[in-house]
Amino acid sequence: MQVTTTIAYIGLGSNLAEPIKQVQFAIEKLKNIAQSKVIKVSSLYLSKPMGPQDQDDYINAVLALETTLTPIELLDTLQHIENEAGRVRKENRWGARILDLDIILFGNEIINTERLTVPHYGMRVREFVLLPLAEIAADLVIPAAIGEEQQSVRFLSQNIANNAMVKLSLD
Ligand code: A4P
Ligand code: MG
Repeated sequence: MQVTTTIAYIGLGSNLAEPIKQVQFAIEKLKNIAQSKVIKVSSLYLSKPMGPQDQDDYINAVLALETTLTPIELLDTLQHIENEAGRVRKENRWGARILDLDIILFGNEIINTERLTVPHYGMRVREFVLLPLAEIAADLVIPAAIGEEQQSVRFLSQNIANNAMVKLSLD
């Protein structure tokens, strides 16, 4: 059987229960998942909440993962890590969460299934995805459906509205 290696980009977010620690926990977990290797990790960023404003600021980051997992296997793995962090899924959209791990990109694949939308539906308009992604992969061109405009991460990150995001230096 042929094994395909893909570079996937994972978005990490947390605004509960010591968010810096949650994101660092997730990065460590991702370094140890099967059939995969973390190849790049962005800085951590402090961002204002998108959605309801009566919640704490978020910590966000993006990492690049070289993997031979399928997209669904990767999603299952990410959800397992979210559950390990103690995430409880709630009905309120865009509400506070201990840990959110999203597949931002999976190679050049365009996926539209019940469980997966890739590229992630919000990635082109979210500063907290684009800035960390630009830090590790500015030259990437986001796969687009036929007839859709092809855009680079650099272009989108330079044109996104500024919401006073802060890049943390943790040493
Ligand atoms: N799903 C579909 N596509 C994907 C994908 N590409 N990656 C499905 C991961 N999951 C994907 O996810 C719900 C379902 O989406 C999954 O079961 C999977 O099959 P979830 O993690 O349970 O729900 P969610 O993350 O709460 O979804 P929602 O409402 O789409 O949240 P968003 O859009 O991710 O936004 N503000 C700041 N500053 N920083 C943040 O990180 N995050 C959110 C959440 C709100 N405000 C924020 C931030
Ligand atoms: Mg999610």
